[in-house]
Amino acid sequence: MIGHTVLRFEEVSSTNDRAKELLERPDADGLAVLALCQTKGRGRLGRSWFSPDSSGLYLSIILKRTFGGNAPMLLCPAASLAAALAVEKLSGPYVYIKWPNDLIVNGKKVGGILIEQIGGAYIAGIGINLNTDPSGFPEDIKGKATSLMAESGKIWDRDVFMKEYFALFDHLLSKLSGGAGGEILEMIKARSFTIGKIVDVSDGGRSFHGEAVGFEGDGSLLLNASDGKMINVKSGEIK
Ligand code: BT5
Repeated sequence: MIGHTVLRFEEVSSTNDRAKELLERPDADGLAVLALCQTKGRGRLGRSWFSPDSSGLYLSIILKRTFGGNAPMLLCPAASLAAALAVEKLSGPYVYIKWPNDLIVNGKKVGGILIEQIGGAYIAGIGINLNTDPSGFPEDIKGKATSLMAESGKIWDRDVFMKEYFALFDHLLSKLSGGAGGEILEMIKARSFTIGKIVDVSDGGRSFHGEAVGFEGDGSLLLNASDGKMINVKSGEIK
């Protein structure tokens, strides 16, 4: 059961790092780490995650179980979809998912997912700006980031949100284990901020330009490139 135990901290460097230290616990699978503040919150590729005190959700969930087939690659879509569904279940705004891991409300980033693999275990990091005041965002994300409070006009209760998230993520993980990853991708496609758009994608070394047309079974992005070729981008960034 996801969230069977929640370890709460006032301040950590990163909840993913704290979770990493707990992997050997016998009850590690499903265990969650929650912090009120992160001093070194992380995004992908060494980027930082702005984590001011008490205003956001900074959560990591340990998954120490066997996933077959494409399921490990679909953890990020499942974790993102659970967040979008939790927001809406709690009468929040509609959440788009920008491939591969951004949660978008009204065109701005409200949250992000960071999946890390350590040996045979995974840590799902979930960062969501619940009650963050947009005027406090650092310059580099001001205008590009938002919070649920700013978009909905109400205060979001961290514990209520987390409980909803656990139930939804648990449900989606059961789907993944049952081989229904395609269903998750269909649901992501329906709320994708990416599909149907002309985009520039970089996957580290290379850049591509074209129309994002769909997903492969492993969650990679299918791009109808400007030179007419169909390209499969495993992971990367939409510019
Ligand atoms: C992400 O990375 O979007 C994944 C963020 C995951 C954060 C959670 S918090 C709990 C757990 N513990 C951690 O240490 N991390 C996870 P990425 O796609 O690389 O996006 C990072 C970029 O988003 C930054 O370079 C900024 O441009 C932007 N950004 C940083 N903080 C933000 C915030 N609070 N709200 C919106 N955008 C932000």
